Amino acid sequence: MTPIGVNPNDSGDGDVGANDLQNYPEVTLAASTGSGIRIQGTLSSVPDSEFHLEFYANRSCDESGYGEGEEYLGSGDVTTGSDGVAEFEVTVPPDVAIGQYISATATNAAGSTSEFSECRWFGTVTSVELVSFTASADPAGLVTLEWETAAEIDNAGFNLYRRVTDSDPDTNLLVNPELIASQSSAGSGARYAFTDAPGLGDWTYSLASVTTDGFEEIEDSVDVVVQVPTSAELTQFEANGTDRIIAFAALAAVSGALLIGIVAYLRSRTRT
Ligand SMILES: [Ca+2]
Ligand SMILES: [Ca+2]
Repeated sequence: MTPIGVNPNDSGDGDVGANDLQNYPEVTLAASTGSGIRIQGTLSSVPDSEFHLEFYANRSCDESGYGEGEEYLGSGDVTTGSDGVAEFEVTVPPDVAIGQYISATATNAAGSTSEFSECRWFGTVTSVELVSFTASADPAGLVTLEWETAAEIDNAGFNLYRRVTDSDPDTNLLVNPELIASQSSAGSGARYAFTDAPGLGDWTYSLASVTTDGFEEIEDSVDVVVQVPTSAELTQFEANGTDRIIAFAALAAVSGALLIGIVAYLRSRTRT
């Protein structure tokens, strides 16, 4: 038997021991597609070799964070490249309850099976795994919305909604003129940005994903305040060697595109 506990994978899997110390797969995504559970990941092992992968569901994960193999879900075969890496994507029947853990094993042609992979929580029925969603206002009153996904499955794109903070969600206004198309390829994550000019006020933005089937779901919401800047910006610089120019600049933004700039210069000669 292999030593107790988790034996880390080695690059190229050249290590020798029980079960060839076969490297285990890494499951990077487990997500519902409606008709099944899509499992994606990577196996890094011996180059140019075939491996049989098996997938399991578990009601709980071992305290090591790895394993186990409570319920067999399905399998797939992969062949590693010259770099020893094989990426895989398998869809298994949707008979696993949300909130379980997915694990996997890899078996080489000689029949040596790896330990269980790290557990991957399967807890989402949405098509998007969102990493972040932020909103920031600049002095001109523009709000920049940025978001990042870890994975997208059958996601057509995104809609952004805006309403006055603490108002009824029914008052949401669609911000983007057309669907913000998904930039994900092969289920990967992507980064997005969109700029809005809402005018002064307290705003709540909501990000919705839209599946290729047209199903729309709010992923996250964020608040942002657009206000007239209250602090004067002081800059100080040398000009003509001895003249000291002190400039105060205050910028006020009113109602989106209307920008009022107030710039005052105080010029004084100082000699020491
Ligand atoms: Ca090995
Ligand atoms: Ca190994």
